[in-house]
Amino acid sequence: MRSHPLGYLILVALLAGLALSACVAPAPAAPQAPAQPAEQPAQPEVQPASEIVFYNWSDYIDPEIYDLFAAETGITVVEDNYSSNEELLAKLQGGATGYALIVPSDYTASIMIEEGMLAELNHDNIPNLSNLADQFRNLPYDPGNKYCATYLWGTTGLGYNTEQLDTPPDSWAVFFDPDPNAPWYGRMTLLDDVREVFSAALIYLGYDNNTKHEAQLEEAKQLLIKAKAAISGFDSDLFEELVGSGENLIGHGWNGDYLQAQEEFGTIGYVIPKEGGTAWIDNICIPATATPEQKLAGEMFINFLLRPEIGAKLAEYTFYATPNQAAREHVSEEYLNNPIINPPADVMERLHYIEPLGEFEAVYQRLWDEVKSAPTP
Ligand code: N2P
Repeated sequence: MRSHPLGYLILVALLAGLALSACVAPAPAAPQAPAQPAEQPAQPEVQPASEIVFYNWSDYIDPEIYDLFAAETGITVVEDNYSSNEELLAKLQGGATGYALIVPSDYTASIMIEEGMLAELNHDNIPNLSNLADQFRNLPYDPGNKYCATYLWGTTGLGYNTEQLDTPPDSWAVFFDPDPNAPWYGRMTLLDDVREVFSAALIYLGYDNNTKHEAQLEEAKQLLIKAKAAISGFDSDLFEELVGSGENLIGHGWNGDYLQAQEEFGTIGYVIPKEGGTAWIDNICIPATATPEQKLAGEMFINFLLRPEIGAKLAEYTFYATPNQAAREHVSEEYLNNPIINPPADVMERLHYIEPLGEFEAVYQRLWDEVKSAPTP
């Protein structure tokens, strides 16, 4: 994995902190509170909500975990799903409330933290945070896990049908330099995900997948419009099943979802194209709109997920890589040695993160709208 170039954010935050403490006068000492406020009733303690809603990607948890959690705590977790970070962000920005837990990817967690959309976690309720591997505890977008616990991480590449294709597709050219005579022409999907599709096109072109050069983005847009003729659609929900069933031959998608479908169909391979792909780290966080009761129940659930055996269950069911060091002792050898889940160094070198782009995010969105509304060539 390339080092995350957001490291400078920590420096900026540290400097800002120093500057603040330098110009703020020391506060006068607070009046001493009486040791025993005999007259005042004790503050009622917050009780966890008896039911919480977990807004998550689909197929991204073992549902049995909900039963185990309910059996132990009496708290019911209800799940609602989204298909992209942008959908999650738009939903919360649109004022949706009632969610106790969400799972944004790295760049979206960063946006949400910056916009004050996440609640600060009470670490006293999540002692199992210490089970996370060190490199997942101090991510540049959330140093010290102030707002989120790392959930799972994975890659985005190409899934293909192994019964119908003898050799794996090794290049994004299947989409961006499409051959109308190829057996997969018209039998492929691209993710319905602005940053993922632009990353694929930009990486194919040899550009930075987080570029702010409009000319490069225009080139990527043209490739995406051209690709519309070669795909059956943009899809982030069924791509793996379409490939597994043989209806499609190739799909742009997430490694763990393809491995889940491989369990079901036995006909799926997955590769990171020679030009490279993306890697992402997903995080479980609590929206700032959660009530104290929902927040407490959410923290209890995060702590439960971070247990070694539960973390192992989450990882093995979803086929995504776990950031939980303690869980790694409870997963099978097969899981640990699966190169699609835990890619070897030469593949890691070809993976790029998607980064938050601030205001410039809107330019990607506009170009994506143009791709979607352009007539298929
Ligand atoms: C789970 C998909 C995962 C995540 N189906 C993409 N960040």
